[in-house]
Amino acid sequence: MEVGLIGKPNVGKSTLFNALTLLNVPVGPYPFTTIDPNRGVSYVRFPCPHSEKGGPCTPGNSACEKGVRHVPVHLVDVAGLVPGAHAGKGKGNQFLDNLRQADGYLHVVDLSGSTTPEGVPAELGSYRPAEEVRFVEEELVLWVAGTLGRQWDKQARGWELSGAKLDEAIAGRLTGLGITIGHVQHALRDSPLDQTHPAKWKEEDLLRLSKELLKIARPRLVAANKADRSTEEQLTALKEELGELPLQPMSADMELLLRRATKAGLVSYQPGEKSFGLNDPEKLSAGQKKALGEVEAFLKRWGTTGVIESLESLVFQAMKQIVVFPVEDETKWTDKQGRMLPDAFLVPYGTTARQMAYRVHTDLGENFIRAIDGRTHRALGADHALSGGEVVRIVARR
Ligand SMILES: Nc1nc2c(ncn2[C@@H]2O[C@H](COP(=O)(O)OP(=O)(O)O)[C@@H](O)[C@H]2O)c(=O)[nH]1
Ligand SMILES: [Mg+2]
Repeated sequence: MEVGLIGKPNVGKSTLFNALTLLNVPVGPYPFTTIDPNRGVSYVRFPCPHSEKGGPCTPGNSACEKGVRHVPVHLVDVAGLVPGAHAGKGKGNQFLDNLRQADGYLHVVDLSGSTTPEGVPAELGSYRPAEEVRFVEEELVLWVAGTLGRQWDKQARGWELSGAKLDEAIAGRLTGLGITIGHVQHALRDSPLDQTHPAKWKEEDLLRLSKELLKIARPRLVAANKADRSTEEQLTALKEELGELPLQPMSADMELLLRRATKAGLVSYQPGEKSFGLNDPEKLSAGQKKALGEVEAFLKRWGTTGVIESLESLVFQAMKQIVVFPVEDETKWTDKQGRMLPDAFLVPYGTTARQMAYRVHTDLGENFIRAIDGRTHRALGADHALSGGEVVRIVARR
């Protein structure tokens, strides 16, 4: 599971990436850090069920802090997209290439409207963030359509003649973008297109289908950044113009400052909290006091920095991921080494017991017999769809 940070230049994507990947919870062996300048690991929070067994757990892949699991999410920070990116403007095609394997996008925009479409600083409020959303979305659609529509007429006539399955043929063109046959079938299901004569499809049909495919295969959430320099009216206006795309106001700068101050031991703060505590006010320099005062004023006005919420809304609501806990002993909720609830996995809503077995280990999937619910101890078949927070044991042939 990977989340891509997209948007035009200078909106705060890298600041957000740095804030989200900066170590802030005591972790086990898992590296909550930047893997390389563009890839890193962040986390989303989920209640750990360890107290049902009298806790504490022995987390392996995810830290547990005060009953909250921090489940890893991979992030990729991509350089800014400008109008014309799909055609290579501003190296846009290379940047889009980095997004191929991401499963969802946090679309960062400058809510304060103080950067041009090319990312050059401008007067506050001189640009509309909705326009930014529109052009970046359009670049994504044109990017998919560019791959889908390459020599369309010739290809589609070939499929018509050979009687090829349309969904397979389309998915075959889009595998490089991580778009699967399931996504294609979903998009075609509600489509008014004449599926027996794809050679008759026009450019606008391909654009509409690309848009639909993106909606299904790449859930997005708009992270309205620089809220510290924005007004309530700007937020309301953006909300109205966005339509169905979900939105979260935030300040990446404020979150980064808080995480750095926490790391330096100056403050006590947990991401997502409405306030922070000063550890030793005496020790703060005048500059630090001023900066933390600004953060405090921001939190009073907006509640939280909005940063971890943006990732969590994308992952849990837009991408419909759930957290499941695989165990090897369904009574004690432990693995073979006796560690309680070692792993917490993010899987798509609707994931079956067998699919989860594959996710833990290919052997487990191939030799799957049944699963056992850790709470009811009932046997679950291969097609049982897991629910959020479920603790399951997989039984497999050895
Ligand atoms: N006022 C304000 N500025 C921010 C915020 N987040 C980032 N910036 C600033 O925006 C500029 C561009 O940030 P950067 O992360 O490099 O943007 P990117 O090009 O999208 O990766 C920098 O000067 C940041 O300090 C924020 O929440 N508020
Ligand atoms: Mg950047």
